[in-house]
Amino acid sequence: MLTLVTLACFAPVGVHAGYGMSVFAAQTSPPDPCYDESGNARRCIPDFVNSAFGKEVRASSTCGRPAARYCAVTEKGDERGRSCQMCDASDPKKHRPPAYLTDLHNPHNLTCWQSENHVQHPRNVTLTLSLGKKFEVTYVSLQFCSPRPESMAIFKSMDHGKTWVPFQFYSAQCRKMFNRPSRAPITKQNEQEAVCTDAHTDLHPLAGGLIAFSTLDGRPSAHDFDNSPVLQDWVTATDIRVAFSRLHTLGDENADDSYYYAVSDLQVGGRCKCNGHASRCVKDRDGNLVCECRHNTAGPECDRCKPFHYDRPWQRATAREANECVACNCNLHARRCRFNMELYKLSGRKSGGVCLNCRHNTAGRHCHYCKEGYYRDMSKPISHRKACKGMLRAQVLLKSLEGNWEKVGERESEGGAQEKARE
Ligand SMILES: [Ca+2]
Repeated sequence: MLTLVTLACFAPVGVHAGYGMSVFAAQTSPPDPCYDESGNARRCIPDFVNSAFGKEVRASSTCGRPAARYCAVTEKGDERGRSCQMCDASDPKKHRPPAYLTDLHNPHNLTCWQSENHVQHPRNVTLTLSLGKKFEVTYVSLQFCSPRPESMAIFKSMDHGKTWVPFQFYSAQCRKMFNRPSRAPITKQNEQEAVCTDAHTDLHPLAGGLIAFSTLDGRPSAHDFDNSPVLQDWVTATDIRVAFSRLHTLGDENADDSYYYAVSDLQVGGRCKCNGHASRCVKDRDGNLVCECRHNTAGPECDRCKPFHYDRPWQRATAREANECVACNCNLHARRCRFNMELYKLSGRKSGGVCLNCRHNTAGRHCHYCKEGYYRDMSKPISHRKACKGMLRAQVLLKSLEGNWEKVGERESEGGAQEKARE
């Protein structure tokens, strides 16, 4: 009777609370893209963005300090003209700062960064952009306000600017400028190599030309990106650098003030790199951009398992498998564990975690038996902190006489293989 009354009283409340909760939850936190409706882990990736937008670009050369005249070349039919203006860094109406490379791009009102006049080979003009963390870059694009360069290169760094590797070369003379053949084919053997092309190096158009480098274009494993560590590495960058090497000079080497580089928009399209374990990147306490890691992973790129989740090796998520990190099973008796590859292989690649510093008088790989001198209280589950009880000295002696062989046998079968592997 009491039970019935209790049920009758509580059931409607429970239903109400449940309903209220779900509405509340739906309002405050949208479903986590890293888990399905049943709570199972699934691959999640941050949105595709222009990661250059609003970021600071360092330019090795910018016009206007001191103020200098520059002349845009124009063409009407066969006739060439020059339209001259001043670049003055101290005048907001006449400056051409690097900030104009990554500001909001309005095609009807272009804002252009511009270099000093006539800086060219062997001197470069470089634009360097730090993305702040690893991104998977899909494209790098530049829209020019001047003619496109005769030669230029795009580089990437994976270590925040310490070392650089080429991404792509553009040149009307690939062999001479970069010692590479023009338009060399990309095969499975050289997927991680930059190639040189003479495309997009023409003098025309005199303004508004585009250079867009697509990182995966023409690379054979692109269609199987999930299974290509080479290409996953290839698209990864923390910093992007563009180096302009040679100008088009229109056959008139003396018209210095007509030759410069000017760019209205630099874009780096890609995704914050989280290895399939986060759906977004956020600023941490120190202001650094980091992945918001799920699936029991950790690190700026979710590139390792978080503490105590070492039961199987870290892996990148794929479209099919979330490959989440799994907690060690220590029956609530340990806070730390480590991964053991031998045990993992022995288990058929299921479990390789080994608990460290088992407490509450337990021992074993999973803290799943009582350490020597203690006996198991069978009235409590093994995860109970008092599952293993101490014995009196006399009991120990008796136990060792009576059950020694039994215990040895048990240990052999349970822990023998593990002990061997640990050695
Ligand atoms: Ca601009």
